Amino acid sequence: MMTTTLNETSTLVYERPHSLAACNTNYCPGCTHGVAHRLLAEAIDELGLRERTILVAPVGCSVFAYKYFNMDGCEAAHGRAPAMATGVKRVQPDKMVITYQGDGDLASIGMAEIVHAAARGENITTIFVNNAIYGMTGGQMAPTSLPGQKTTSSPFGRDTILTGYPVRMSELLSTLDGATYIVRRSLHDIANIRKAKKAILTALKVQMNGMGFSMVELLSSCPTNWGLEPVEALHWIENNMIPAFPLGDYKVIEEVRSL
Ligand SMILES: Cc1ncc(C[n+]2csc(CCOP(=O)(O)OP(=O)(O)O)c2C)c(N)n1
Ligand code: SF4
Repeated sequence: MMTTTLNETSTLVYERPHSLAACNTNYCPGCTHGVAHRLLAEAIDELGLRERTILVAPVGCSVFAYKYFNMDGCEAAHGRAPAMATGVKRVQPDKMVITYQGDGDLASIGMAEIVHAAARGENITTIFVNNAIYGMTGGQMAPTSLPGQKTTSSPFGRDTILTGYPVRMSELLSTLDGATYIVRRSLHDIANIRKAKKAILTALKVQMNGMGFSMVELLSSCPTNWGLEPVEALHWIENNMIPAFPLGDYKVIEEVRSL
């Protein structure tokens, strides 16, 4: 389905993807959760998957993702989306099953679920939105918070002696044999948003072809809890998050390259 058109003056008009519901979201202005939603919805439209997709929503700012997407969905307890998705996919293997998770949800309370889903090679796809903070609950430190990052629970900056170092989920999961396609992209500018869209399309094709566990990590902004204007927050991703979470392909099995 086309989600963009050219009008009489050849201006590109972006229409709402069919897979996105026509409703307001609870996201703050400038938050790139909305960009991630749009990319996923466009990819699902383009592959004609809407009628057979089941989205498993997380706990966090995207807790209502099942309402924002125009498709079947369910809500998992905090961090348990990969476990719920495993059950859904095994019962209905012909469906496309996607989890959408923040870094608090996936890398903290849900660490065991994501690691074991990837290790088992579950044929599901995870969209991992990493904004280096717990957004919904007021900006507490997450496992992904950067050394020195000020959060409401580390007001003097993350002290690595007390609280350790950021967890790099793409690197970690890429060591597991069951993982098929693990990449990290960023939402801080147009060129990177385009690359993120391409990666989401590939991850969905991996699942369509029964190739096992796929995950696209998206570096995302939280202007509200970072205490930055939306545009400054995009620069913060580029200048602070990317050096700590390098973009790239962490695991791409040979068969995926020909998709
Ligand atoms: C078992 C459990 N522990 C803690 C919480 C509180 N809680 C809700 S959302 C959240 C943080 C979510 O952060 P993240 O996954 O990074 O998503 P974001 O809001 O940043 O998109 C926490 C700690 C909860 N709901 N359930
Ligand atoms: S709190 Fe942060 S992650 Fe949550 S909607 Fe607002 S900007 Fe986005």
